[in-house]
Amino acid sequence: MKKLTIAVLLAGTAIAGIPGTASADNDTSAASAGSLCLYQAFNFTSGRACFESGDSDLSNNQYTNGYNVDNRTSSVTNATCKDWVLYDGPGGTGGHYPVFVNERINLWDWDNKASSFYVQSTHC
Ligand SMILES: [Ca+2]
Ligand SMILES: [Ca+2]
Repeated sequence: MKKLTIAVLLAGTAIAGIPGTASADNDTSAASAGSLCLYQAFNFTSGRACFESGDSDLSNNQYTNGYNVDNRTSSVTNATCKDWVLYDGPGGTGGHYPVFVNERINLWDWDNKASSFYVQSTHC
């Protein structure tokens, strides 16, 4: 009976550890305050690259994991007071995708396209 209690307590500890992992993700967001961050995978995971201003050519930028950013963005966090626009081509060419103030989005239908991006408008 005593062993069972300990096992339950341990299981409880393991479950309690999960919110700790979630807050680590929140810490990542906090660290990117004031930046537009691009992520290599959906749900703001894998490599990350954060910017405070636009970039005309992502082919010379790398994620935190070393992969090239160009055509490898699957999700975006916008911790700025600005609206941004992602472009399929370099220099703001090709199709585009808007990312509004404080938005956190998965690019489900626009996966692995971004090659440049710019501030569209400022709200601060
Ligand atoms: Ca660049
Ligand atoms: Ca592209």
